[in-house]
Amino acid sequence: MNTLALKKKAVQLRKRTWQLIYNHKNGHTGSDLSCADILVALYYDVLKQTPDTFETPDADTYIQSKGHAVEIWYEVLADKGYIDQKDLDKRYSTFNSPYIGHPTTDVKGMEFHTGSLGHGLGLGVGVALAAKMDGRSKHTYVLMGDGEQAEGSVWEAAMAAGNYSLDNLTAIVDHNNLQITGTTDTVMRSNPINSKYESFGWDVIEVNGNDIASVSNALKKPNETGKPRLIVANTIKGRGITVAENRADWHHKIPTQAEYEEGICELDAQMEALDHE
Ligand SMILES: Cc1ncc(C[n+]2csc(CCOP(=O)(O)OP(=O)(O)O)c2C)c(N)n1
Ligand SMILES: [Mg+2]
Repeated sequence: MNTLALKKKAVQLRKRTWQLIYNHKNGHTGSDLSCADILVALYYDVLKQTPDTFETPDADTYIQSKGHAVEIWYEVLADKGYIDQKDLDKRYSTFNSPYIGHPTTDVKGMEFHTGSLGHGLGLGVGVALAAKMDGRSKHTYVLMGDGEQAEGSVWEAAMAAGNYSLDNLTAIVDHNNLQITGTTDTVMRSNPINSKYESFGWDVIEVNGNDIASVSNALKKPNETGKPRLIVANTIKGRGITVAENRADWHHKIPTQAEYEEGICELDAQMEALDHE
């Protein structure tokens, strides 16, 4: 897909996520919108994985450590044919549904249960290390939040990745400067992130995380450093819908009817603008 098509895909998936959350009155709205462009770059331009190859040993692995942003991931998996769109629309966040508020292996495309923050990087280190030991060509990607960097287990995993020279591992930090109750600088300062990872033996690239082409290029850049790679993706939490942008209270706020309709108008306008590009 070219950059324009990727940008359109991101608007389409933001709209579906906004609708899903509004219809079922549940979801991590700001967190989903923050990382939409990262997921689009990954799934539509980089990841070597399909619904058919998902469980084969050389298929790439994606671990969403910031598991709470599960709604945008459901929408990607539905769009890609891992899960059924109508089933998702109907059963998300309902009794006995596999589509709950955090990722589980009951959903095709999800290899690990996540949501308790701080565990995805350790899982990724295990997958990447095993792949090296088995001589597999697969690459492992882990998406974390910047608030999540407060978890001590992240740093144990970061040290192990550096120690084992896991150049087949790419972690991405969704660097939106917000977590659940406020800014990362006031709740638990994780900045500066780059130098911390560099000192743990990582190769670090910083990009605009809401610019799909930049994220894509960083993800695709050959890694000849012999080190694990971190992409610090600078994003805006709630990106794409003005009322939700850069607001901690929109972490898991549900839009009112008026906010919902306004959000749909905004996204439709974004799509129309892209249609004229
Ligand atoms: C171990 C653990 N502690 C607390 C929480 C509750 N929690 C859910 S989301 C969140 C904030 C995460 O912020 P960040 O990592 O920055 O993610 P984003 O801004 O992308 O939503 C917290 C504290 C959790 N899920 N897991
Ligand atoms: Mg954050």
